Amino acid sequence: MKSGLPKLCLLFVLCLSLAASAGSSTKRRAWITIGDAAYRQVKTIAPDAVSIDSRQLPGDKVHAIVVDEGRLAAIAGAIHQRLGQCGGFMYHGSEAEARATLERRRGLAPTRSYRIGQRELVKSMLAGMEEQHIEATILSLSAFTNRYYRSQSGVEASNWLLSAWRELAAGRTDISVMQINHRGYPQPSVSLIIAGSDLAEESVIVGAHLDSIVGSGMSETARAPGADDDASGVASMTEALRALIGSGYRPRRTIQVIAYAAEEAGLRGSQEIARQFKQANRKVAGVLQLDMTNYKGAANDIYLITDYTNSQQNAFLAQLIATYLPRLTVGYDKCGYGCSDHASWDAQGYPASMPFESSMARDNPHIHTSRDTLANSGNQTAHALKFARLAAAYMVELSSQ
Ligand code: IPO
Ligand code: ZN
Repeated sequence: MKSGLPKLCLLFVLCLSLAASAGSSTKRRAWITIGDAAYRQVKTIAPDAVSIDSRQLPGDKVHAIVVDEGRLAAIAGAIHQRLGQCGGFMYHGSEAEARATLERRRGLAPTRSYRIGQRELVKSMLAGMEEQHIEATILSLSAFTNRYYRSQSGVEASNWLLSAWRELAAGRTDISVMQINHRGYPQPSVSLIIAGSDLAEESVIVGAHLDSIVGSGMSETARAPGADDDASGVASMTEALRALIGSGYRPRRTIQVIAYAAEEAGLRGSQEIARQFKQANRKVAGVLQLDMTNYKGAANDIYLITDYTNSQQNAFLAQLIATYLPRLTVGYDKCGYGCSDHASWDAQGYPASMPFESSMARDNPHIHTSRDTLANSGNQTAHALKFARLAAAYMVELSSQ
């Protein structure tokens, strides 16, 4: 245990949690699933938190715990501040949901090949992709006061992205762009679907999260630019889309690109969506998550996260990089439980991957603060372009054979 700063943080978080519990007279319960280290942090600020079940999973022990809903903000703050970015948690609206997540039931992945067979098309698409489009998207998204899942500007950011994607899809009757509304908060996710041809009932999913947060406490006016976390992921994904649509490519499998609401609040948008896929027995060939793509903190270009992801699909990503981005180097790292929306799909048994901007030890120190700006990502978008190209190659290759 370190001294000094962590003690200050603890004091601060204690104040937050006291304020939160004083404000809510009716105590509603909430369930979260959380890794072992994070669980120990939660116990220090919310001693009444009770573990209702736990499982030893590969990589970590995971607990399902029940807490007073008024304490969630303080718990999120404590985990982000004291464990760094790797300590996420997953929110669940009921005990059954929390227990089901621990079970990690296997889901529906169709038989697909990880062969690479569209070299000419992919190479020409990647050649046409540009940093300036990524920069424009990051600047537009980070100009909203915040993109908090409960705030008005969080809704406006969703509306802005909806129009931007509609413009990209203009004139294509095989592409639909819509918002996905969620229970319990106003921010909608945004979705763009390119209908597949002969394998249309199988989907290839690429996602990033739309919302932003600051650990020091949220309000309508709190500044949370989230330029790296995760305007960069949305911008990389949007540039991949622009290239894909511009090429006139028609996929055999359905491609769905999603900007999720409420990732910072416990993966809430993506969990609702992934659960709906599972409930409807829908087939998913693969899921790619882009959360933080523009801050180059470590030696390698792209780090593949190895926990709560699918190792075969991760190997496929490494192959795509070797084929289409041969000058880039690949590293591997672990994230911890539930660090981004790929965990929501993984929990439903779908093959998910998360290529990341940095090693965990050297990742962006400005995220979840008002200083998460493009300037503090080195005022460049060359790093995010690598992830945009990887996403474009992934979408074409996985949707075509
Ligand atoms: C995050 C993801 C992976 C790693 I390694 C480090 C950090 C970011 C994630 N925790 C987050 O805050 N997403 O919004
Ligand atoms: Zn974050």
